[in-house]
Amino acid sequence: MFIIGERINGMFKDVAEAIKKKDKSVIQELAKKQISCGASALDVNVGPSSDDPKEAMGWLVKTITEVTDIPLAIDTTKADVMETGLASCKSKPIINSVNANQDKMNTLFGLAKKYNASVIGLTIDKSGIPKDADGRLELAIKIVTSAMEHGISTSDLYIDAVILPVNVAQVHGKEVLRTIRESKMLADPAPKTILGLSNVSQGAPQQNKGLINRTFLAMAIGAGLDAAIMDVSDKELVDAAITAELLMEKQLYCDSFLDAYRKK
Ligand code: THG
Repeated sequence: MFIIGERINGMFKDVAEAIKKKDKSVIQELAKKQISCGASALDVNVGPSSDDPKEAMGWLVKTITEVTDIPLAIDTTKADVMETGLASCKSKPIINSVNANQDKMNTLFGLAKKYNASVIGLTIDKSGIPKDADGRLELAIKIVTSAMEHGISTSDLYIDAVILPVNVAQVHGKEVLRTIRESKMLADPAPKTILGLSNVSQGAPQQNKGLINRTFLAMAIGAGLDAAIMDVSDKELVDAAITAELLMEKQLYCDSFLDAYRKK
């Protein structure tokens, strides 16, 4: 599983504060902690309340790259904020994200080419998130087609079927799982699949969040999920991911499979 740590996001109070005060240590500690817990990349999002998101993104990326050269997923809907983030990265960046609107795809696949970035494509368009898998797959086809037209390899593309909170959008779970399964058939090489996992438990009681996250992650891995933006500090969640991949024969079995996975 390609694990992207979700924690450097201005929706969290400590991160929003750190951005305001330009407190590097908070961000750098969050980066190091997530890497020590098993993150292969870090999501970077300035959050909803930043008054100068471009400046904030540049500062966040520079602050993180002072302590690590792990890949960063630049998480913004604004093209100028995206380019500032990409330009500050040291390792191959991930564009998080593009949706299925043609003008967005032209801009962001253009940036992907310029900065040699991987791209996360959300199955969203002007009408929003389709309710069922067929609607999501139609948008995934548009994204795959546009990536190819821009000369981006489908192996550098992650399809995100967009999971919504189970407490308000319960019907979406199984549709997301079918989208993951069938996205694999849209191109050769197959596009990868990803989820922003914690969306699924947003608004659920605190004591249920972990259980909802790890159960859905195991189901999604069963459907073929390759990557997740998730709470990597939740050890039971990471254990569930490793175990689900073991059961899908992505890792060779041994009695100490959790240790063996973490050591490599
Ligand atoms: N797809 C892609 N990128 C994404 C998402 C996605 N980026 C953002 C988001 N969704 C994934 N990141 C998070 C981070 C935190 C939470 C959910 C998704 C979250 N936070 C807690 C909550 O709201 O209950 C706690 C917040 C707090 O403490 O303030 O759930 O889907 N490509």
